[in-house]
Amino acid sequence: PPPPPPPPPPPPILKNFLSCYTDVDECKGNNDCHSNATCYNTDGGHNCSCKGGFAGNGLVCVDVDECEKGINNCDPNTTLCVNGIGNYLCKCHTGYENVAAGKCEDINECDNSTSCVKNADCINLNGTYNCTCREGFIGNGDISCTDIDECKTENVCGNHSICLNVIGSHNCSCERGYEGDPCMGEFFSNSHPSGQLVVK
Ligand SMILES: [Ca+2]
Ligand SMILES: [Ca+2]
Ligand SMILES: [Ca+2]
Repeated sequence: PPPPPPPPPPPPILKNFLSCYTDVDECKGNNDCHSNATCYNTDGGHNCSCKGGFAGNGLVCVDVDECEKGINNCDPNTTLCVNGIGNYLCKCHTGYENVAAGKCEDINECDNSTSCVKNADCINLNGTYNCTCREGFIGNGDISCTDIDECKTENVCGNHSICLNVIGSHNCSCERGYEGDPCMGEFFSNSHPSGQLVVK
């Protein structure tokens, strides 16, 4: 008997049908999406969608200025919004430090003992600090605080007294033969009845 005939080739119409519906993934090769867009393959085509921080139709994507448009999380009290390509930054104001992503807090300069000079008090403020000379000192607390010589002020201790300047203060004592505050001469000693004698 003759051999059986070979099986017939698939009908050409089916072959064409399959090739028409074999999707091409355009996203795997060169495509027309912008460099700042994401390509999404679809059945029979593809879509281009701008990445976060960019706006456009996917073929053209431009940076969004989040600072100018006010679409940012920067706290205006503590930070400055700085636009970047595809993003933005919250930059700490002077006197503030970064404590978390985009979050800034006041620096307590008074924690640093060198912020003010010796004999000055440090007062922490939002974004800054103040140095003020302690009582008994004079100057600019940022640069220097020098002792006030109270004894140079005329009669600071009163009559019949001896003024002794000390750092940050002064002491008053009575001339020999005087006592009290103010110094009174009712305790004149016999040896100095005039009350005019001064020690040393
Ligand atoms: Ca931006
Ligand atoms: Ca501060
Ligand atoms: Ca003094």
